[in-house]
Amino acid sequence: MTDAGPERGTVIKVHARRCIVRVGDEDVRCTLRGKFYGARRRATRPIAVGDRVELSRTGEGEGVIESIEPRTTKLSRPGIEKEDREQVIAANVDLAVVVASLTKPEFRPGLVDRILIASRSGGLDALLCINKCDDGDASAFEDRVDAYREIGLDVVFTSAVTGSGIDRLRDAMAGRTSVLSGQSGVGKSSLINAVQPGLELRVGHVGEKTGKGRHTTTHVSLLPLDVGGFVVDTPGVREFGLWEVERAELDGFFPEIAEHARQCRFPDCSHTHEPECAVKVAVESGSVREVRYESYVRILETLA
Ligand SMILES: Nc1nc2c(ncn2[C@@H]2O[C@H](COP(=O)(O)OP(=O)(O)O)[C@@H](O)[C@H]2O)c(=O)[nH]1
Ligand SMILES: [Mg+2]
Ligand SMILES: [Zn+2]
Repeated sequence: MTDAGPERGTVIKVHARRCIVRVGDEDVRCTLRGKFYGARRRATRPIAVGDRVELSRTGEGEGVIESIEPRTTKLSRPGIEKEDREQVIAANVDLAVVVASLTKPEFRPGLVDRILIASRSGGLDALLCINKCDDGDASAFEDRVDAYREIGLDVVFTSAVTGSGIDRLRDAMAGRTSVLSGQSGVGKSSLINAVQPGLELRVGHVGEKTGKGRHTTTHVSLLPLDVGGFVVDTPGVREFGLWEVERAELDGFFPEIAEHARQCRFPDCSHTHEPECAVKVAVESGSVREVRYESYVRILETLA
């Protein structure tokens, strides 16, 4: 190999001490220069799936990462074991597909709202996907998802089993890099398999008793789509903490609450106990939905 200077590639998988970088259509096993471990001390790992990097070759199919380009977007949360560190789930992703299921596991609005906030905070567009529509009555969900449609979010109803809604989901993902995020067992890996036949990602069993999926997706990985673009499969999450979202800015992530917040008496109103709070008035009159307000209050309580 001649010395042609560093090559560029995209990180498609991250392991403890190395990662896989796609360069053209070749996968290169890479290590990182030691300097990265010091420089990004506030992160659980110096590198994330989706990062664009420069690398030098060290051998056949092997290399070392020399530099990491600044990220255009990122989906982050606090580390699971190290809560004071940022865990970047994926970098340079355009769209977060927030996946929930009709049943098994049950819809958790708080979790959905947190992932939506993290997506907006990281600069991603978002789409809500309600999966397992073959397994229950989707019309019971219409009211619930209206709250999201009202704030401008697209909602897709899918079934990875029957294939309904998969074309719409695929259209939304075409030509972009998407990340599927949501509880374990909602069908993220199954949806990716349906959107892109041939990938054959491992799919978990849902425990009959718990309704919870097993964590069969252990690593985040970036996968190419025939329709153009890439998709990131992630292991399921039970909790989704918020990284670097301040109490005072939380209302800004609820567009319908933010709209009324300007009319509150106090500019720093938290919309919980203050007098002359326009948000609480809007909740009482029904122009802000109670589920969304409750979700706001619950998340506010968890922010320092
Ligand atoms: N009935 C039904 N089951 C599904 C659907 N999608 C996934 N599943 C099942 O739900 C379980 C969890 O799926 P998986 O894709 O591993 O979920 P993940 O943890 O979100 O990646 C598996 O048993 C799947 O077969 C669907 O649309 N309908
Ligand atoms: Mg999975
Ligand atoms: Zn207020």
